[in-house]
Order: sequence, then C-alpha cells, then structure tokens
Amino acid sequence: MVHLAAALPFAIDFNPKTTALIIIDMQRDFVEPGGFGETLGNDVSLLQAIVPTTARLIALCRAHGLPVIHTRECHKPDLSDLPAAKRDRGAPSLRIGDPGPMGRILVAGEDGADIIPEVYPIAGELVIDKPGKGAFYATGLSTHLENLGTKTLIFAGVTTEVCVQTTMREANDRGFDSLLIEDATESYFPAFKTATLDMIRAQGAIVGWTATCAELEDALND
Ligand code: TIU
Repeated sequence: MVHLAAALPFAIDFNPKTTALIIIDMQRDFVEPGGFGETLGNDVSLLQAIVPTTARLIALCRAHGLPVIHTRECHKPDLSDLPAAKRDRGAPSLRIGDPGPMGRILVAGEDGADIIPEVYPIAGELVIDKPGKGAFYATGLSTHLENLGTKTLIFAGVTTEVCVQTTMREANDRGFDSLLIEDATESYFPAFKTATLDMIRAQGAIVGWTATCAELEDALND
C-alpha cells in the first residue's frame, strides 16, 4: 500500500496495483487557440501552465505500472450524439461541428479533438471518446475499470470544475476513491479551480482527495 500522508483533507492509502490514472480532455480544442475553449470566450493560455506537470505525472504513473487512461470530449462526425441543448447553448463564436482552424469544433478525428503532443498516449493506453462532461456517461469506462479491478482513480486534466469534477463525482457514486492532482488540473477561471479543490475535499473528502504531483511522487517512490 502507498500512504500519501500529504493528501488533503487527510491521508489516503491506495494499492498501486488497483489504481489507474485518468487524464481528462487534454485536447487541442481546450488548450490551443482556435478551438472549442476559445469559441466559448476563454483565454486558453491559462491551461498551458499545467502541461509540464501533467507530462511528469503521466511519466511517473507509467514508471510505476499504473494504467493510464486518456479521455477526449468530442462528438461523432454526424453529431448524432450531440444534444441540441449542448449545441445551441449560449453564443459561441463557432458551434460544435462548425469548421474552425483545427477542423470541425469538438468532432472526433479532427485535429482539434486530438490530445496535445506533450501528453500524448502511448501504445496500449486506452483513449475514451466521450460525448458528455463525465467520462462514465455513454462510454465503456466502467466496464474497463471493472476488468482492471481498479479501486482508486488519480485524476488530472481540464477543466477542473467542468469535466474533471463531473467525472470525479461520477466515480464517487460508483465506489471509487478519487485523488485529484492539484497542479495537473486547470480551469479558465482560477477562482473556480480553487473552489472545486475546496468542495472536493470538504466534509471529510465528500468527493475525494487532492495532492500535488510532487507529493504523489514522494509517496510512490518511498
Ligand atoms: N468549458 C469548459 O470549461 N469545459 C468543457 O467544456 N469541457 C471540459 O471541461 N473538458
């Protein structure tokens, strides 16, 4: 067992053999200019700060033999998995499915929907395309984790309060212990990131735990 004493709100113990890393939506559409994130009016450069730490976290988990799972929020080219309520929400500069500088916005197979090179999956790692915010919704993630015998999930990626938090809440209801790596997740809204970290660990880890990448590194290498 690994004892991560520095985790908040209190120590978490986990078995690396039943733990997996899930990297949420580190796609060009969220992190680079011209993609979905920017069409919503966001400053996407804010997300680039976590790229080196996320790469370090992935390397750490690979070195310790933890399965690494990557997700991509995207829709089928015929948009049959895109509810009108999602497509028509708000007043983005381009809607999901519209052509943009990195291909059609948030559509599977387009350049924008792909994962940024710095944290790209390697052969053998599962990549899950998901139509929703939560990675368990309308995907094979539950079955895959059951097959692996996973009990604990380590989370990173973007954005903290949208797809990361939604997936952590889904995981919580499915009986997983979840640990969010604070410096490998980011929001377009710094205050939302802070609030999300607080609400995850409040009330005795009501959703899960948080720790830094260095703290996880120390615990795994102990
Ligand atoms: N807009 C925003 O903050 N996030 C999303 O739309 N999706 C994810 O978080 N991946």
